[in-house]
Amino acid sequence: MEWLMSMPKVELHAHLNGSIRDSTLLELARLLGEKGVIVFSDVEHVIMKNDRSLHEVFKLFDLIHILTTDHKTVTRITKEVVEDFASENVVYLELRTTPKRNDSIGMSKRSYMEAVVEGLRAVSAVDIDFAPHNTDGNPVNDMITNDICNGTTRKKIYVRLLLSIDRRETTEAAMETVKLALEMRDFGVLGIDLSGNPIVGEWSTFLPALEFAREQGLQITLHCGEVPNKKEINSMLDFLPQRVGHACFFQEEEWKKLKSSKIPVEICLTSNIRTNTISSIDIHHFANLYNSNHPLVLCTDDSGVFSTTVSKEYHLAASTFGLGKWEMFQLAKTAVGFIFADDGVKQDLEGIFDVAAKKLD
Ligand code: 6MZ
Repeated sequence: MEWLMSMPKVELHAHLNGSIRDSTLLELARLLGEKGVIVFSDVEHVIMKNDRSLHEVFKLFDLIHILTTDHKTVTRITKEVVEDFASENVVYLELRTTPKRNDSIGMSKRSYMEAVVEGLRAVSAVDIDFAPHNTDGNPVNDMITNDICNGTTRKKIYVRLLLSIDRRETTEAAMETVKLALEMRDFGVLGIDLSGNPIVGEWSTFLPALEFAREQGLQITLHCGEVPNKKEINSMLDFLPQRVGHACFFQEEEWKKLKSSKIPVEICLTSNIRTNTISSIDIHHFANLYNSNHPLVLCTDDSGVFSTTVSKEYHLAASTFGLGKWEMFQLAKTAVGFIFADDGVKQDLEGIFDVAAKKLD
């Protein structure tokens, strides 16, 4: 485990509000309890509960959003989440979040995202690079990065953002998110994610916004097959997104389609087991995809909600499927090929993995 912690890693499927520390959630709940907005004792055991069905997970997100959705808290959780990933040597993080509008506190989707970017700026425990660079190599905005600080090498993390469309949203709301993503490209927004409760909403509702996003050059990842829905899974695969998440309820026809299209899969082992979308880890489709050399990346999904880390996901894969150090390292390294950031970032990351490879026994 120690070795897996020290290995450089790439995280491509992490939801901001699912990745909050329990201690922060409890602190926020206590504060709202004191203000009489919630009853702390009712909420405490919900936050600390470990096994949740998929349905209960989405109920928990509604609670988390009550606790977190003001600008100051959004900034705080963003900073903490990035620092937590960096502390276990995640060197590249694609963080996704659903821009939220809340008129009662003067929050627009844009101001929500500005609070997220503020959180990236506030990261202090590690060096962070979150903005795309000009051709001269300088960041497009005022973000500064350095590898060496006060003579000691500091951890450095690249962070890029994906804006999520929640499946509860309308076509118009989804379109608003895509337009916001386009406006915020200089702040490291690279693409769009479709997520939310998989039993809610229709693919046709989101398609116009996703097509527009693609036309405008945004990259797209879809939560696909989290519940059995053959028609939707096929429509999603036919859309040819750059990546898909989960891919749990695929049948032979869909596996064939996925494999021939070579769409990389974001695998979230603990999340799938905890929510019972996969009944047992030893029959997880990771094994089949891994053995057939299909592009995949191990991810946390919601490290806070599922009490996991990227290192724990690698450990779980290694211990369940009998993979050694070298295989784990290769798995982490190949994920660089599936990131949405530009070739400059890819080259930097490859350099980081090359240096780490020399330290492998
Ligand atoms: C589908 C999920 C998810 O966006 O508020 N989300 N959507 N499947 C999952 N697997 C369990 N986990 C998280 O982060 C929380 C939101 O991410 C989506 C849900 O829409 C959830 O409300 P943000 O930062």
